[in-house]
Amino acid sequence: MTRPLLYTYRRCPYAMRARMALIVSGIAFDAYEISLRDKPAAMLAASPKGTVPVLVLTSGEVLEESLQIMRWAFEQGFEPWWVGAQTPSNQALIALNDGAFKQQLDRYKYPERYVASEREMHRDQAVRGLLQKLEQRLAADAYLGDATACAADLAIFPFVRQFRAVDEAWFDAQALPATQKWLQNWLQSELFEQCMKKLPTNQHVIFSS
Ligand SMILES: N[C@@H](CCC(=O)N[C@@H](CS)C(=O)NCC(=O)O)C(=O)O
Repeated sequence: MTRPLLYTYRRCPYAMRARMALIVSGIAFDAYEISLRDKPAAMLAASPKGTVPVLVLTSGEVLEESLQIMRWAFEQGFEPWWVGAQTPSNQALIALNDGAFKQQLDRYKYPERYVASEREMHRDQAVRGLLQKLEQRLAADAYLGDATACAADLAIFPFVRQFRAVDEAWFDAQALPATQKWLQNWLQSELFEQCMKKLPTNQHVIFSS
């Protein structure tokens, strides 16, 4: 294998942040867009837990957590973006995103899988939790790396995108102007466009951004 191989899924926010870290870091990699219902045997052999993203390095080492993949990518060539995410406040935001916010997002997005009558409660808890903290940070600085972007922006915005997508008009009407602007900037960025490039399913391809 001459390039690392990323098992990925286009709409997965964890896979999005891994793809963006690889792209920003200028790493040439191959990609395999999986079907969640029919995961490839080679991926399950490398990473039996069966979640994407999974990055198989040319050494054979397997990175099977999105934050691990981001860290590896940035360490190869764009370290300041990783360092910027290591501040206590950014670490706290990432932990909140991956923890309580992700749970609230799922309960808001998929009410049929949880308690439908509690949907709005979870939505509002997400606003009072991660989103208001983000708003405070982003009202002061355009990015989570202060004046420049960092890995924390990439780690978090794909999840805020999903949250907004549940009811865009509702999200855009909330008093979260800095967060709304930050999200729109990322959604319109060339990096996000490259990361969302459509790939054929169940094929090993060269990812060219
Ligand atoms: N902690 C993992 C979470 C990854 C994850 O949950 N990915 C979802 C897709 S968004 C997945 O692969 N789920 C497996 C499935 O739905 O079968 C990471 O950060 O990489």
